[in-house]
Amino acid sequence: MRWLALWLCLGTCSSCSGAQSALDPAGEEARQIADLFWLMAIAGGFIWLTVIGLLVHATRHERTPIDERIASRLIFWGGAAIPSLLLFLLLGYALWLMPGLRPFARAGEANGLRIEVTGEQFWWRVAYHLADGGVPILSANEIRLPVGERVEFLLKSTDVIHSFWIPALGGKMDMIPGRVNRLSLATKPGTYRGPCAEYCGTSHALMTFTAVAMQPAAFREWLSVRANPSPGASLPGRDIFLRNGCGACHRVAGTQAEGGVGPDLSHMGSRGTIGAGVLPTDDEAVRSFIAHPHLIKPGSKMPDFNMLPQQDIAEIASWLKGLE
Ligand code: HEC
Ligand SMILES: [Cu+2]
Repeated sequence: MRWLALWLCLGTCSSCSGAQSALDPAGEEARQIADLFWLMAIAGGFIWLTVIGLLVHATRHERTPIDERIASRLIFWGGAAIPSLLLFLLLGYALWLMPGLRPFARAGEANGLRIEVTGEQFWWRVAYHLADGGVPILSANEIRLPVGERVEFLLKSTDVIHSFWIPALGGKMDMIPGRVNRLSLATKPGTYRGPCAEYCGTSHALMTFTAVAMQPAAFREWLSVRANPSPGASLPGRDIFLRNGCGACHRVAGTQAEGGVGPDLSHMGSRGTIGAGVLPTDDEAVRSFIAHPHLIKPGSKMPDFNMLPQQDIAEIASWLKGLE
């Protein structure tokens, strides 16, 4: 029993920090939410300990009749007044935090960059709309952010309700078909993980993304590289990719592949994972994703291609990995 308690305790503590923890805040909004959590937990713990203390006291001590006046005062203060006051204070604190957590609250401080993220089954479509209003830069399953600058997110969905959540940076926000929900976030340097926080189908649990916060200069450099086709796009693997119809669903800038059904693969090789966080971007994983995405992500809208010769799959995979 004691070991079980210790194990449970260690288990919960180890989840207090890391890339996907609301208790290890790296942004203003997440810090406020974490403060609220700790205050609630401490106040709740205090109330619980007091009540349990009184209960233990009552069972240990000899019962003697008490004066009716004292009893009714005890019930008034201990049973109604103090609990109401405490709840009122906690509610007041939470309501006081709320305006700052509302989507438009700090939009005025945003740096002009808007990142449009669309929930799909079961991946994230990402488009960077620059302040100058030029052609958006397309990507998927990974979001890059400039450190310390406030960025506005436009959250959408094409199919069912998904929910966008980077626990280390802020609260979650639903992505609702036919609507655009806004969120603004600023961050410290680091790499964070975001899950889809609204059950959206079979592979809901396999729908995650990485948010990488980079120094502003490095971020602008990163964007300007992504604005152009990858030098790898003209290498020979391209023809096998095009010949097998991949371009009907995927776009690779600088080639005839202009599909918009699946993730943009123009710079796939520079992303750390494929399949919305399920596999690392290494040769073997890319090959197996192309051959049988359904074994990896049940319900995915990418068809299996295991009928292609192994050699073709290998060449496509290494071409895609080279798109940096
Ligand atoms: C019918 C549309 C369709 C076709 C055709 C298609 N794909 Fe896909 N592909 C998708 C969808 C949808 C996803 C997203 C799957 C997910 O993560 O749930 C995807 C994901 C991928 C990924 C993972 C990308 C990432 O960044 O996560 C790779 C790699 C990929 N496809 C390669 C290919 C190749 C190579 C071909 C041709 C042999 C191909 N696809 C044909 C729809 C398609
Ligand atoms: Cu989802």
